[in-house]
Amino acid sequence: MLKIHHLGMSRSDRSIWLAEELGLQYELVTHTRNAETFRSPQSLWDVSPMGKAPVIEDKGQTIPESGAIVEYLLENYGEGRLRPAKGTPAYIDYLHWMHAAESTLMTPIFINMLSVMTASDAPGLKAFCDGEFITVFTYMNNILGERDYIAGDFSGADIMVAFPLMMLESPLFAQAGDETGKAFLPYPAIQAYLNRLRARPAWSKAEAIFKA
Ligand SMILES: N[C@@H](CCC(=O)N[C@@H](CS)C(=O)NCC(=O)O)C(=O)O
Repeated sequence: MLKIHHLGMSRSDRSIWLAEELGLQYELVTHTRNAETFRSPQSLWDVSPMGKAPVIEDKGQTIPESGAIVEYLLENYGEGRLRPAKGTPAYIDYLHWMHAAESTLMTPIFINMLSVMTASDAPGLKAFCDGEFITVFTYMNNILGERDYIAGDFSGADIMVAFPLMMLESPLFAQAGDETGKAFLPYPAIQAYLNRLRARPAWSKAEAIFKA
């Protein structure tokens, strides 16, 4: 049976959410972060080549990297769901956001998170993050003003994109002085998008699992 390795407060949320969207049967293996360092425990290193979550095991193979896991699950169990047909403009949008989620979008959000977690206030870093936030969020806000999901219909790309956006809303990573959970006030279409995603039954099921 498909095995999903889960680390609290991590991108493994994506794997669980997708499995719930597809109605898959799976075994969940939960790993607990080191309380002081916030890093992976040995149990995750035992299965994941770089000690990272998420990682899944299926049909004798170990598959790391959240984007690869989304692609793998859709390819093997999607039956055409949650991925636009190849050769269509929507498929290009899907590819764009599948990859931008862990790169163009995640980069400033991750740097912001590290700055907050290490209480570093290097002005250059903040200026970089703030500038990137404006560029990326203005672009996303315009797209989401015209369609409900990032590549048209709901797809794996939404599962990839939602994680960094939700990270920025987390009280854990709010910049000093920011109002918790208000990161997207200036971007109403992104805020509405996140509300739409959180209203999905599979999201609620997944959230109950990864918050347990
Ligand atoms: N790009 C990778 C990132 C994997 C990653 O950095 N995972 C984090 C949790 S979100 C992790 O395992 N951190 C614990 C550690 O590195 O010790 C992915 O999308 O799977």
